[in-house]
Amino acid sequence: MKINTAITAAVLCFAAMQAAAQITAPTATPTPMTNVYGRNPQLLNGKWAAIIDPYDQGVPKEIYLDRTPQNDTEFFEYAFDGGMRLEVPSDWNSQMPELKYYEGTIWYARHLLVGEKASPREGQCATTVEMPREDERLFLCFGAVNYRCNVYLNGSRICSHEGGFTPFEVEIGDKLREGDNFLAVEVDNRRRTDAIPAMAFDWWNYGGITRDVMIVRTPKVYVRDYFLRLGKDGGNKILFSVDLSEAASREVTLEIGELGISKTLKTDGRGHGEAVFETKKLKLWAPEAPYLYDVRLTCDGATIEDRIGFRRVAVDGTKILVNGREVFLRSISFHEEIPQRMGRACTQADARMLLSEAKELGANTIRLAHYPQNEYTVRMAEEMGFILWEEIPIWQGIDFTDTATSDKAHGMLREMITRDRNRCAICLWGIANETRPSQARNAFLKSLLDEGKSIDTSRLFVAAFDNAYFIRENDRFEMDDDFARNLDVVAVNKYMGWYAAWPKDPATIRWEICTDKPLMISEFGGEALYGQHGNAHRASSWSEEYQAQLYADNLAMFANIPNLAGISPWILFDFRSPYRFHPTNQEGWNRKGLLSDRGQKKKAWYIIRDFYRTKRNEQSKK
Ligand code: GCB
Repeated sequence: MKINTAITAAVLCFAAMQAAAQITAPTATPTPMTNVYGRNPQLLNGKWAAIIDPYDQGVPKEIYLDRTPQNDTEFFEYAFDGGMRLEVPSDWNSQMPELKYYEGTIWYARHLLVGEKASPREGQCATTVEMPREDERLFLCFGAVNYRCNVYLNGSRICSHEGGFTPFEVEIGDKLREGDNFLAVEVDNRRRTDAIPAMAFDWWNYGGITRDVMIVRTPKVYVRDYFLRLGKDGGNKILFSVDLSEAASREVTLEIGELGISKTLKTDGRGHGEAVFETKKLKLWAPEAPYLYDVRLTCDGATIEDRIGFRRVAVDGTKILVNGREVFLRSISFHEEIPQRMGRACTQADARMLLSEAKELGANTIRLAHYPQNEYTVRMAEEMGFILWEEIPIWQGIDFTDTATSDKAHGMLREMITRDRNRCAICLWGIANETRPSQARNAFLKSLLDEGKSIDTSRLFVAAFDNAYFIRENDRFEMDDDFARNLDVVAVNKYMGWYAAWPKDPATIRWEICTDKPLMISEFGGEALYGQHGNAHRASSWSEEYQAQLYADNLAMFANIPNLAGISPWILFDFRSPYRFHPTNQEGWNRKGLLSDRGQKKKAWYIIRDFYRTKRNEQSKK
C-alpha cells in the first residue's frame, strides 16, 4: 500500500515536472531565416548516434547528458557511444527492419567539437565547429523533423518544434563552449488528435530528422527575411522588402548584376526596408523558359546568394494567367517519397528523380502533396519550369475546434510561405485538403487564408474539396460549400469510377461548381497493380485496363467542365500507406500511381502523357 502511494506520488510529481517543463520550454526562433542554403551553411549530416525510446524514459533518465561514471558505484543505463547509428537526413523507418512501423520517440545525438584540443572519441558521431567570433552569431537550423522534437545542448533544452515539414532554428553560438558540446534531439512521430495531420492520413508516417541539419553564421544583426517580386500593376517594377533580425538601422545592399541593380538602402528603426526598381528588359520566368537571376544581398559584411525569377500570376474570370497568358495546369502530384527504397525523399538526387518523371509525363505543374516538400525539390522544380502548388498538411480529420491546432496551422503556413515566397514557381498556396463545412472549419480556414494573404499578395490561394456530388434532380455535379467563394482557385478531388460509381455516361455529365472561378480537378484516379491484366469494367480486377478505362472516362467528363483550368491525376508513383490492407494487390501500398513503386509505366500513364501532349500543343498555338 505504502509502496503504491509512493509510486503514485512520484508519478504525479514527475507529471507535474513534465507539465512545468512543457510550459516553460523554449521554442524555436519564431520565424526562421529565409534561404539558409544561400548563407554558406555547414552541414551536420551523416551518421548520428541514436537510442530508441518507446516508453519515453529518455527525459527521466536524462539521456540528453553526456555522462561517464565518476566512481565505483555509479553507472548509467544508456550510452550513445557504441550504440545504433541513423543516417541524417533520412527517415528512421527505412533504416532498420524493426523501425518500419515505429511510431514513438527516438533520440539522436552528435558531438560538436570546438577548438583545437577537442577530438572525437573513437566511433563517436562528431562534427568540428568553429567558435563564433566576437561579432558573430551561430544558428542551428533544421530543414524538418517529423513530427515534434526537443533539442538539447550540453544538457539544457534549447528549443522545441512541432510540425514535420517546415524548417526551424535555434541560436547556439552563445551556448557553445570550448571542447566537446553534446547535442541531443528527441524526436517523436506519434500521431495525435491535435496534430496536423492528425490521427490517420494516407501516407507513411516517416519519423526522424528527415531534412538537412545545418549551422549558419551571421553577424550580430542579420537579414532574417527578404522578399523580391514583380509589382502587380503590369509594368516591370520589382518590389523588394527586407527585415532584419533586430529592430535596428543598417545598410542593406541588393545586387542583381544582370539587371544593373545595385542599391543600398537603410532599414528603419524596426529593421525594415523597402525599395522599388523599374527595369527595362526583364526576362520573365515562364514554364517554357524558366529564367532566374543571380541575386546577392549584403548586410554587415555577410552575403546571401539566391536565384530569383519574376513572373505574374493572376486569375481572369475562369482562367489562370501566367504573365498574362492563359495556362492550363497539366499537373501531377507526388509524395516526398522514393518508392524504390521505401523511404523519404531527402536529397538533391531524390528531387531530380521525382521531377524528371513528372517532366517525362508532360506535366507543367506539380501539386506538392500534401505538405511543404524539401527545398531541393522546390528549387529544382523552379529551375525546370514547373508551376508549383504548395500546401500545408490540413488533411481530413483535423480538429477545427481546437485553438491550439489552429495556432499550429498558422505557424506551418507562416513557415512555408516565409521559406518559399521568393520562389516564383510557386503560383498557388494550398490551405486545406478535403475538409467539410462547419462554423468551426470556416472560421479556422478563413483566419488561415487572411494570414496567408497578409504575408503574400502575389499568389493565388486554393483548397481542395471532396464534397462535390452528382445531384440527380439537377442532372449535374454541384458543391454546397460556401467557403470555396473565398478562394482564387477552387479545386475538387473526385474519384469517379473508384470511390464513386458513374451515374451515367461520363461524356454526358455536366458540372456546375463556382462557374465564375477557375476550377481544378486536383485529384482523380483509381488503383491498379502494375503488370496485372483483367476486366476493364471491374474495379476489383485491380488491373491496368480498369485504371486506363477510368482515366479515359474521366477525361471524357472533364471535357464538359466549363471552368476547368487544370487537372492533377492522383498520383505519379504508387506510394506506401499503412491503411491499404489488400494482401495481394496493395500490401501497404496505395496503388493509384501512374507508375509502379519500381517506376514501371502503367497503361494509364500513356493516356495522361497523350492528353498532356495535346494540351501543350493547343496551348502553343494560342
Ligand atoms: C484523397 C486524398 C489523398 C489520398 C487519395 C486516395 O482524396 O486527398 O491523400 O491518397 O484520396 O487514394 O484515396
